[in-house]
Amino acid sequence: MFDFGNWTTQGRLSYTPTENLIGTWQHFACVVSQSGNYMRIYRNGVLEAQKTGMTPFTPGNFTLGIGFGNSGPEGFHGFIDEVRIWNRARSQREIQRDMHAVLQGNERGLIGYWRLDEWGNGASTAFDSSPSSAHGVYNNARWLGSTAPIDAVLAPAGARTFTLGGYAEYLASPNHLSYQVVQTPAAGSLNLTGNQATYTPAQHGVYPMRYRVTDGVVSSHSAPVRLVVPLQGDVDGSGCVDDADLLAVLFAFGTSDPDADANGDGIVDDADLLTVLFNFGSGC
Ligand SMILES: [Ca+2]
Ligand SMILES: [Ca+2]
Repeated sequence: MFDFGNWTTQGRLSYTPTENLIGTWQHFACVVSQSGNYMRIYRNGVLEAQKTGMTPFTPGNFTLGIGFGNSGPEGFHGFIDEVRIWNRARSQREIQRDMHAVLQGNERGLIGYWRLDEWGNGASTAFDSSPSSAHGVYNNARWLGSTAPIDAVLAPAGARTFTLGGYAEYLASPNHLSYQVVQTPAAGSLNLTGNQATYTPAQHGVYPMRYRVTDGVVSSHSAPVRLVVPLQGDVDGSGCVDDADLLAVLFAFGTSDPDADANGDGIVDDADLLTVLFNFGSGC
């Protein structure tokens, strides 16, 4: 049983997952749109519950708890990774695109992003990587090396720097570990400095890489990362920039429809039209 929304009013949506979720990682996206007047729950990118009607959120000063209840027994019994809060209703396509991806922190509308990668018994601060910098405090956290399938990095334009995961419980800092690339991406270039990887794409596509972490004595298994370089102008994600993309942009012209916003700046306008036209025929 799953529930979100304003529990004092009708602005609330609950549902029971269609299968037993125990022992597996799940991605949940709870979406509320005031302009669309709906509430939706997506599990692993699939819409599983929805209703018409919502109650607008009234901003105020509140404590945000992640897996935390005001009284002990309400605490979440399970593991949590990659918590994100957005200030706009995201589309299914956006949810599916990003649910396996590490975010940069500056994505449009992102107002809370807790990667929960601070690991170890000495970790006390849960860093918020969004512009809000709403850092939290760990309280009785138990840690495990996450096996959550967050293994994609989106590189839409130019170079993209991201952090490689991996930790050893007895080391205070990941900087005491060394990171080695064991499979380089087939296109583009990759540079490593400590656990910071910078990828410069060459052409669109999905490029697997693998890396390994060692403390000098013991080495980890190699971990996969998929470097995803989207096709510019392919707003419908079909793999080809054609009439369908042009029509999507024209029909949504002047709106903020994220599924037609080729450059991701929050408005569908001339710039998106030009992006589609300049790339017309790519990938087809
Ligand atoms: Ca297309
Ligand atoms: Ca745009």
